Amino acid sequence: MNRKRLYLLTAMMGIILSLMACGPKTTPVEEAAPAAPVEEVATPKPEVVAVGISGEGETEPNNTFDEATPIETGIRQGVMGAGDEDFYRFEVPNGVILKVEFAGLDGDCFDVKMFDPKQKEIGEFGCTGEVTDIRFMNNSSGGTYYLAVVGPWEDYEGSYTIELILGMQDDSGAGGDAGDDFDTATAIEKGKHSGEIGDYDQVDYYQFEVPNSGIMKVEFIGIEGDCFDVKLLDPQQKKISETGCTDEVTDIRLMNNSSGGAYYLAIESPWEDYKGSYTIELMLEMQDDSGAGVDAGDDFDTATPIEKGEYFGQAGNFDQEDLYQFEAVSDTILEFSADIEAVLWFELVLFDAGQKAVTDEITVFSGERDTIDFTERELAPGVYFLHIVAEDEGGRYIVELR
Ligand SMILES: [Ca+2]
Ligand SMILES: [Ca+2]
Ligand SMILES: [Ca+2]
Ligand SMILES: [Ca+2]
Repeated sequence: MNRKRLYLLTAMMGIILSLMACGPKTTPVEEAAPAAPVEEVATPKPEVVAVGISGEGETEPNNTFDEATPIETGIRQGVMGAGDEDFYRFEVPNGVILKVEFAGLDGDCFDVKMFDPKQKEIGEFGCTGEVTDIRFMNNSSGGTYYLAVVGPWEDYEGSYTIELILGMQDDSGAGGDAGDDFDTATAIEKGKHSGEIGDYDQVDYYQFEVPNSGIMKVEFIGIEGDCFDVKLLDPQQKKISETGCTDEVTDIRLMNNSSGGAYYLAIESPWEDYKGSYTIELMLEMQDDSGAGVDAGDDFDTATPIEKGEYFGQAGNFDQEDLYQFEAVSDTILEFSADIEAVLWFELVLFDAGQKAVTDEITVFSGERDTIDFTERELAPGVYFLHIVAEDEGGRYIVELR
């Protein structure tokens, strides 16, 4: 019984379902009559999704940062379809010179935008048919950069090429960018060096060893660009000179017996978005006070011994003091001449063996001379010290003992 009822029920449901399925068939004419005009149904509105048209060098969709077509160096062609936007991304290594050349092929112009790795806009070229964008990278500004091409108005169509060129900086011939701070300063030796700064590369740091008793001479020449800010810094990283906006500077420093060490040169861009190249010539010589091949002593304990004769020496900058020690007799004459190129003056004081001053300060100006006559001053024979103090810039002098 139960089985029969179940069968009946199933059969009835089948009939109902088939009736429902055939339902519409029963009223075909009624449906068609009040329906909207056929044309309206037959013209579906196009989907407002910009799918874009892919050029040889792009992959659609590339309409957002996330979809950006990865590109490498070389030329590629892109196609701008109606409502299309084309994003590209490319890897830029540290220390390079990035060059992007954009050219519109068909049509009037395009809007071209550049973005940094944080997707921050760094350049916008509105309605342009041609763009050349060059950027210097420092040692940390590399990363993924983006380029976006947009039609100047809606439904604009056209095609374009993008050429990506990566050149290396070659600061001081090291094949990259010179350091951007003290820690990454590029070590250089004496000789000529050239470098470039600009854009992300706002500063180039160089470091070089200057020996004790050395004479450091730095010649800076700006080649391209209006001017540079050139700083010289001592081993404690303290600034010893700053030029401000200059295209040429020569800096000479004398070292005493302890002021040698690692010195720094920082070439800075005078303003943002600046580009320029420069050369540095580093010359390192040794002082040769009294022909000893080094700097004359800086205190009584290290005073350089001299005998009768004529001696050349230099003092100034970091070598403020030169001390000589000699044996005098009753008619000894000491003559001191300041070189004509000595910037201002030297000051002399004579001390006896007990390091007690036996003369006042004697100032000898540039190009002049003075003598200390032992007979005239009634100075007793014995050991004496000549203490020479240089005005800051200093220069050359001659000591004659007879
Ligand atoms: Ca550089
Ligand atoms: Ca640099
Ligand atoms: Ca000296
Ligand atoms: Ca000295």
